[in-house]
Amino acid sequence: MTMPGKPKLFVTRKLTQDVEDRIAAAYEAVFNEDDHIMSPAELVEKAQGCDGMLVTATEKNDASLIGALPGSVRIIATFSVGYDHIDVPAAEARGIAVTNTPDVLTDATADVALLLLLGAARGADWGERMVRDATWTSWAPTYPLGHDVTGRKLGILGMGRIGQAVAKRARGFNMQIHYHKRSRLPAELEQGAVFHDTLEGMLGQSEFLSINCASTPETRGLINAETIAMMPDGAVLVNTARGDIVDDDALIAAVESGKLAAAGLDVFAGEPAIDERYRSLKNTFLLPHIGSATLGTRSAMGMRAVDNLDAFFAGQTPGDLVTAG
Ligand code: 8YV
Repeated sequence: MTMPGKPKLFVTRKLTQDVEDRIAAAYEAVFNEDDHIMSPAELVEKAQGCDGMLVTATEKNDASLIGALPGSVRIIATFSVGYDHIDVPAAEARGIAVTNTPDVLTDATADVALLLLLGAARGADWGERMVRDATWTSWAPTYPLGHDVTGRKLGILGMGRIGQAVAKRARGFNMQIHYHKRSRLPAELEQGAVFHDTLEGMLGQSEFLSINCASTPETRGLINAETIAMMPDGAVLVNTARGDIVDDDALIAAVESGKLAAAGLDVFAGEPAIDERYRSLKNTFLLPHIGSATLGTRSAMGMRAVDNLDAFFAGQTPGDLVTAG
């Protein structure tokens, strides 16, 4: 597509300075100076006359919002690998391209999965509280005790890029990797991990479970009372994917009963307005969705989103085009 002058781009959240500088040089940009989260009405208003939007997971691009966008908008580039906040079929129906930012956040997110795994298993949360609250009054051989990580079995739900990066790190702890996926990975990607063609088969082995799959209609609520019951008693669950893959009632009940020894969560359904019961739940290590939150990674995500926009406005197919199929 050839356009007179610079394309007009609406950037819904504040991005790192290097990314905003690049956008300012190449686009007629509408930035969000104070980084507030915009209502659907404000998003539609600011999108008027824009050729594209650079959005994040804080903007719910559902069918109603997409339907209300001006006809000038031809592309929605999301600053995230996940695109469950975008109704891709609705965008396609309006001829709007959608792109995401895979690869560049794989390592940072896998690092946080390991942080959660270790933090939950070894009681980093209660340990830190003891130090800060001055309730650490003496050392004892039998209190407080966490759970061994080294040599244990780790089930990975969603053995894609991030799941494989989690497996690579966990091998450093001599963990035995198990995974469930629709189709088995080739041996060079499997790296000795045990493939399970059923979720039940993998969960039965999962002394630790790392959730790394996308949130889709098939995976929403997949970890629930029934599937948690398939896990060994005293297992540890960590989630760096999306909160809605886990049923909160079931997870909280399992941690309270000891069915799960601990849980480490970086993502929550409805975040940041999380289920209030998590705030006082023991044996949990909780983080505020920081999987990709390093300066280097957030910069790379922004650059990747702009690469996609540049390609689109140069009339090429963006490298990270997302399709409904
Ligand atoms: C982002 C993420 O921080 O990329 C994703 O899917 O979950 C996070 O890394 C967030 O979604 C920002 O849009």
